[in-house]
Amino acid sequence: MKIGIVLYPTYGGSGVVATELGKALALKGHEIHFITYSQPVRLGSFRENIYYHEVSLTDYPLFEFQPYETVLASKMVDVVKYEKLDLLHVHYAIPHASAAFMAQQILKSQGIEIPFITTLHGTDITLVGKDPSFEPVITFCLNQSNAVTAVSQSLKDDTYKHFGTTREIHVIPNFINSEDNLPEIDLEKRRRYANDNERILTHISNFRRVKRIDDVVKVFAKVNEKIPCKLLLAGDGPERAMVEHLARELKICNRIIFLGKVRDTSHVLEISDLFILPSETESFGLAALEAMAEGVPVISSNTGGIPEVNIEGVSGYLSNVGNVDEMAENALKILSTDENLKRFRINALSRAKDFTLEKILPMYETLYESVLK
Ligand code: GMT
Repeated sequence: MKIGIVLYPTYGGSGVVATELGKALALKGHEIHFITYSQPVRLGSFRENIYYHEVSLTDYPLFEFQPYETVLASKMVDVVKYEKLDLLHVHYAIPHASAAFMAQQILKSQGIEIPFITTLHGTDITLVGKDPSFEPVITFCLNQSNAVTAVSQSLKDDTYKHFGTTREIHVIPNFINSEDNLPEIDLEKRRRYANDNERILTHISNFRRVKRIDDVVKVFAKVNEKIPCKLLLAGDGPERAMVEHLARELKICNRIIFLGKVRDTSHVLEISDLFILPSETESFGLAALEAMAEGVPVISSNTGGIPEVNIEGVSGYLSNVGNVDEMAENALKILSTDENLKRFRINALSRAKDFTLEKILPMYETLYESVLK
């Protein structure tokens, strides 16, 4: 198949999922055309069957806001027509599905049929909670898509709750490439961040408010009172200054390491003992799954799609949003002995294997085939 994938190219989970999906499809012999405004973070270098089409906006003084959606739709028309694509797969309803709908209509007027599939990743849906003016566009896009997928059952349920759509939504969870066995810990690398008697706690995100990074620091501070540990924070975003301030206030700056944005987070996870994800809401929690795939247990909130990934008492523990005392207690249960930690590490890896690429990729391929029929 020749597939156009439209995505946000940045550090967010949806961009990661879309890029990894495209790379995996390309390896299976499909021809993949990524369409977006900058090189996707996880794309890497030259690969067989992969093409990248950049959507570039020209700065035109008349417009206060550049019309990205219109330029994107034009680019889709061009790529579908000249690369002879069979299908478009867009990640996010706004503005990708609305642009795909426009491209579809333009191509139809030229006698070219192109179906498009929309994958919902969560923020589309939570956005509407905050700004109802998006609702008619999103509902329309869902209804016009040739198929719709959501990354968790929870997101599917939320979509039906918030939008006037009755159309079928296929749940296709996020996926990972997981190790067969627990990876060997690179002690030399680990010692650059922590002493041998210290545990390493980690959080990776885009530091948006929804991630509740202050809770990460509070949980860490409580754990650090009982057992010596370090906190690795990978990522950057609007909440970073607040977290730095909180760390100073709690006098634990010397125990927290801000790594900034990291392209390949597996290098951070492979030296970590515990991952913390206390988000306000999370449609899936790919970051938690990526941690589990490296054999890192997860302390998380029990919101959105996270309970579909992290299993209470098995791959980690789940608590109500904001319950930092319980999160810290649970973290201590996992970290208190090497035996406990080892058990949770094995369980986390084993749970991650329910979401391997081999299991999830055929779900997308089957959907593509049914849409093309
Ligand atoms: O969580 C973010 O800030 C990034 C966001 C995105 O749009 O990339 O992630 C969303 O999609 C991921 C991939 O499907 C999910 O794993 C995340 O849970 C979801 N984020 C939220 O729902 C807040």
